[in-house]
Amino acid sequence: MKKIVALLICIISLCGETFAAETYISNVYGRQYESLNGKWNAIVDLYERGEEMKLYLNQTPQGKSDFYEYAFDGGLRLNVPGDWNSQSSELKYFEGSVWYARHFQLHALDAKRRFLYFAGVSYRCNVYLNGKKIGEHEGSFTPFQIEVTDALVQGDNTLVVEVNNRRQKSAIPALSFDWWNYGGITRDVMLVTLPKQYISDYFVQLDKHRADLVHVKVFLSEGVANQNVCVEIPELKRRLLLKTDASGMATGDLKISKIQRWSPDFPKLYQVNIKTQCDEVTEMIGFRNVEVKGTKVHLNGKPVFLRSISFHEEIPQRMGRACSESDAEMLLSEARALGVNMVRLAHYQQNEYIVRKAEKMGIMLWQEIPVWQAIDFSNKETLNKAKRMLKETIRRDQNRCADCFWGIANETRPSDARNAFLTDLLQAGKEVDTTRLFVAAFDNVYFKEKSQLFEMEDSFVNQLDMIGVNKYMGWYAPWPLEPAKCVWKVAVHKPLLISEFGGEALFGQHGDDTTASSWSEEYQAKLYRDNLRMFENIPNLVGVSPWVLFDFRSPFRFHPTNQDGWNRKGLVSDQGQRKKAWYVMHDYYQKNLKSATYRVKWDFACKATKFILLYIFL
Ligand code: GCB
Repeated sequence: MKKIVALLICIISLCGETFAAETYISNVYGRQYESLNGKWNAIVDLYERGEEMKLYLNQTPQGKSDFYEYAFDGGLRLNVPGDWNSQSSELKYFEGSVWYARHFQLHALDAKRRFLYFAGVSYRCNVYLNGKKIGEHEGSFTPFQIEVTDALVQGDNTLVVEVNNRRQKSAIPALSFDWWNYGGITRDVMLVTLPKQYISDYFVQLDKHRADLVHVKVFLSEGVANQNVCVEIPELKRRLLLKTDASGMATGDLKISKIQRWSPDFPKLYQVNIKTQCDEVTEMIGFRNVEVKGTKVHLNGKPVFLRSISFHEEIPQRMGRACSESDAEMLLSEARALGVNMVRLAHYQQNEYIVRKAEKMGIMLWQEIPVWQAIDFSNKETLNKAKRMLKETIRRDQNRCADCFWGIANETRPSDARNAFLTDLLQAGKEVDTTRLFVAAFDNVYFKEKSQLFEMEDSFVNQLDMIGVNKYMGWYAPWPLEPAKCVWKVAVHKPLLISEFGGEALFGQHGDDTTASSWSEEYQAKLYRDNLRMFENIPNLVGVSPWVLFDFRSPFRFHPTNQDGWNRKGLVSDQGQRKKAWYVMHDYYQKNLKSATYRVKWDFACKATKFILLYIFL
């Protein structure tokens, strides 16, 4: 019996190995690569017969009696990167399989290693190269790579990807979520060329609490000991020489006294070069400390108020996924115009263009994985997916100092299964990153008649560094008291961010500011003023993040004239017009900014006075 179990374990682990070989490429955009973006041929496979019909072989008839009941040439063409829903009206609501195919040329086979890199495919996919399955991936929003060194041929290579976005109970997100279920190869695809032994991963970040200590970890693709690794920051004239251990990892610390730390006011990045005997990679990296002290969040040793906003990875005017650098520019510049120092990237890991651009602009980020409301908490497989997604997120962005908060869940309700799931997930996150704050957003804060206070009962929150609360007073919940009299007693020993609040309004629609069903800009603006008043009564408040910057597409917003398939909680309409509530929020952030500036000047004046007095009296 024991032998059979052992054999089974062996077989299972071997099967798992087939496609899950642990290859990783950190900072892929800083490597030598060929873009495989562009027009791909596509076949819509409504009944999911493609595998049985061997579409992955992408064959054309050879002999006289030969024929195939499919052809990629001469049919649908889809842009990669891009969702299919916005590229054809027939695909607007499509959920199922689409097969993508393209050719690419490899001029010469050489001693280099090659990898196919997919920055994001929504939701699951099977990848075939030259007729053979080479990999698969599940999860729309994290990258994956497949080594193809031995599968490539000189000359023409055929790449076929089956993409499926059918919603499933065990998936993350699961069956229902408040955004469009965009399907497709929605992010960049590239063929990356690397040396035989390459730098696969590295972590170069400031210690969580110290301003003068940079922790360095470098991983090679091979487990070889005694390899020289050099990490240098030329502008700071610092260099660290390391040797790998038997696993191919090198670790060390750089003590630097003069680092200018990254912040929204001064988004300083340094060039960091990492070299080995065989490989070299360069990246711009920033350094900052983010930590919790009591009920405050400190950035670089000082309390910071989080002036945040959320947006989906969607360009409303185009009704499609954001996928390029210029899309990132559009989303983030509108966020910046509101006066933010932070963006909550809702509700999933958004593309690297957005993250890197935010970092350059000095915008802190809350990034989260799509554990949204009711997923299958009692399913082990779902838990493993969530853990993998969190690890893939952290791995992609671990050197982005803009990333200050890892969000592990949104609006989950307490139960034994949910508590166990989130506890495990949090643990998995902390195993890979100890330098950021782990957070989650909750919607279970209620007004209690007995105490006349807003309270929350959820023991899981004690495990987090900071909590987010989504509360829709004046929209989903009526006001129990005047806003000025609403007082909160929620997670009192922790920093609390209002991670969502708001209500819907159709741009250009005017009406009574006391009637929700007017869907008017006036109602929305008043709701904002009322909520901002209430927030003054949250003693542990460290910031606010309205829901949401832009109107966004949602399949369950059924009102035909006011919504028509759009969630209208945007401060900005789908056509880019600012609603009245935008100005309320903008003023609020301006005032906060001014008082923060006065506080800095006041602190400086106090310090200077102390210094002068000491000088006079000593
Ligand atoms: C929420 C969710 C968000 C929704 C929003 C709404 O609480 O976190 O994803 O879009 O409410 O508009 O209902």
